[in-house]
Amino acid sequence: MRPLQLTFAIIKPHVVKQPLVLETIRDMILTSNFKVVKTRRHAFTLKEAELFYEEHRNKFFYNRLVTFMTSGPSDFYILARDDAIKEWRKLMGPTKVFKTQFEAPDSIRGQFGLSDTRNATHGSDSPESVRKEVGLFFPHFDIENWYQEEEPKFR
Ligand code: RTP
Ligand code: MG
Repeated sequence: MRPLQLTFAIIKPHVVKQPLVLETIRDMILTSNFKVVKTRRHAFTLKEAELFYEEHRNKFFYNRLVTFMTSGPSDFYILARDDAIKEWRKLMGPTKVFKTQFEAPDSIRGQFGLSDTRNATHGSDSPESVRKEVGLFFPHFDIENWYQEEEPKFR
């Protein structure tokens, strides 16, 4: 078996408010062979949203995005799988809701995305993003140490 990779995922506020959708996405995570390493529920502070989305600060959707992400609790996950970063983004589907309907209607965003901003989930796009994003929301989690453990712990 190929070694496990970690990724960082968020289930966004509009989903957390809908228990049935939330449960469906949780099932999709587990049936797609992701293991849950850590999870927490937390509402983004303004400061966290600004740091988390700093690369988008000049985009036209930035204010809308920060307002949405601070509007209520999100669920944060550290997930493990082989090729986790790529596989999680594949399970999420494209960013734009319109595109999902042609390219990946069964993906999470295809089924549960409401708009290009309220698109259900987030997934890190590189190992560097995983480090930055885990560092922001799971500051006590030691990524390097996790990779060195012989028997990684799951929830
Ligand atoms: P993410 O970072 O959330 O996993 O999504 P992504 O890589 O597919 O998309 P990215 O370009 O990084 O955008 C980050 C988040 O900004 C919101 N967004 N709104 N046109 C819009 O209104 C728009 N475009 C992007 C989405 O919430 C997206 O996930
Ligand atoms: Mg992104």
